[in-house]
Amino acid sequence: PKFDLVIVNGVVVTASDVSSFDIGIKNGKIHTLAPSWNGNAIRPSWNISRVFDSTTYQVMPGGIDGHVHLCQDLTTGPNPCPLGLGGQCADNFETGSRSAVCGGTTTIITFATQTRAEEDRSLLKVVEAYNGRAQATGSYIDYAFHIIIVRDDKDVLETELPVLVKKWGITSCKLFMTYETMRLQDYQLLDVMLAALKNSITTMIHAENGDMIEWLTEKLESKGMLAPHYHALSRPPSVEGEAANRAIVLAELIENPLLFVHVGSSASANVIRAAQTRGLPIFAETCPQYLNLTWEDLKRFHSPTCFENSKMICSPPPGPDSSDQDALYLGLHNGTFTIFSSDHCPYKYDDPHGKMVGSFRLIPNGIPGVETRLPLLFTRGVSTGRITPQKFVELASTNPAKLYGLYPRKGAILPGSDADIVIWHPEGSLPPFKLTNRHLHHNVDYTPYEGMEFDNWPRYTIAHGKVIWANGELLGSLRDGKYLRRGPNQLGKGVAHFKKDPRRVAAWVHG
Ligand code: DUC
Ligand code: ZN
Ligand code: ZN
Ligand code: ZN
Repeated sequence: PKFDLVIVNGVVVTASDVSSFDIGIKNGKIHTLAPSWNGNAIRPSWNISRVFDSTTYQVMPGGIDGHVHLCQDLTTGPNPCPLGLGGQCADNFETGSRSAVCGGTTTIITFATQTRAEEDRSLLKVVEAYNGRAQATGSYIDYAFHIIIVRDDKDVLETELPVLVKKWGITSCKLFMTYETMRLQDYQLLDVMLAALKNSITTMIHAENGDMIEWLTEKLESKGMLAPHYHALSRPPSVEGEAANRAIVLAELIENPLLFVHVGSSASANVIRAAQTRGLPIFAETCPQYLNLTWEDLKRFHSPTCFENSKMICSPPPGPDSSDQDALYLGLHNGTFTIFSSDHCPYKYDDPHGKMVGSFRLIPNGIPGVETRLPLLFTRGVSTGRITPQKFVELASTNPAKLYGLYPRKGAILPGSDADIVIWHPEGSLPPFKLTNRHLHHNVDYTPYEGMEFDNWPRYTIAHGKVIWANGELLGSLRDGKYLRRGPNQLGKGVAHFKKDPRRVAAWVHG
């Protein structure tokens, strides 16, 4: 047949346009775009295997979630756990990619994580190990890796980063400014940033001041303030704001592009915005938890015997009330935020390490959300009119593709793009419903969004031209997803480096 699948009469929403056209798919790729059915450009007589009539449905590029933790179990070292924080990463590539599909996401970028253990010195070995974990189950959707770097071995950076880029297509690294087992000092941050820059690898930063957190945590503990919601008091906004500012100053020195992950406060967003205004190539991500949770949720369940509010613990924490949420929505609207990702970091509540054991310090810092990411932003952002449908696509699909070097293969509805598509219910046709964890497909025993009302949900998810989620049914296979090699950041290097300044460090330090 000329086409394997044709989607007709849909309202196609891209990062730039809302318009009606038909999409002809062949061999897993978008082949033809044509005026809608009535325009007769893609005709049934063209021997089409399958027609999908999506009258009044919104048709969008499939979601790209640039921040997902899967299989992040550290199997070595004295504290054998992800992020050195206790708890067992609850999702692998099977359950994590399954959950993604059911929430309209067709690409995930997960983390391959170096540790300080000697056997993890080699970044290449770390990536091979994580890819082995992916291959052990397979994946419903395409996946890629960021590399987390927790040491600055110069020989490794020099010899292995080019191989990571050329062989594996890994073009982003994440660096931590907190967590004793992961953080880099300023000197080391400069080392790794410069090495990343030389290889056109985008630096992702976890910006929290580790010393402030440790000092505040000890103070809280000494006063017996151990309950889960004190986690938020151990991380006031200046913890994030200071670290963001310091990372920007370090990056500016060598003119290295940065992507701030999981920005949770207006303090940090403002610092980032100011740097962007100076023309620096600074990008930022925010996540559903910061738009939908507050400290009230951390306190919500609390009683002396119940620690269910440990379900809400993530780092950085959400803000105290909705004022930070308003600031973050503004940042989505005005371009401070480049991407919107889940930071799906799954731990079971019913895990010996998952509950509060003595102090908030011991609760793993992460919450699940790969499946609820798009529906939450749709319900609370698009349906309310806070952001446009085009902005939604830009933040959740197109910009992640550009930032992480996957565009226009991903994140676009263009001839030649992978036929990765999400189709929503026609507006108003799905009665609003309250979410419960039973609806979800992750391997986590709770959702922080339990009981929240949703007014839409992906009705169909299509990946490589195959319908893999339809009307609440998972139709895909674990063999559908492939490893993705990526190119460099396509969002530009900013304009600040055009400044003529005789003291410009980047002019001499790069050689
Ligand atoms: N950083 C993340 O990216 N995810 C969860 C916890 C953390 O510190
Ligand atoms: Zn982080
Ligand atoms: Zn409680
Ligand atoms: Zn994360």
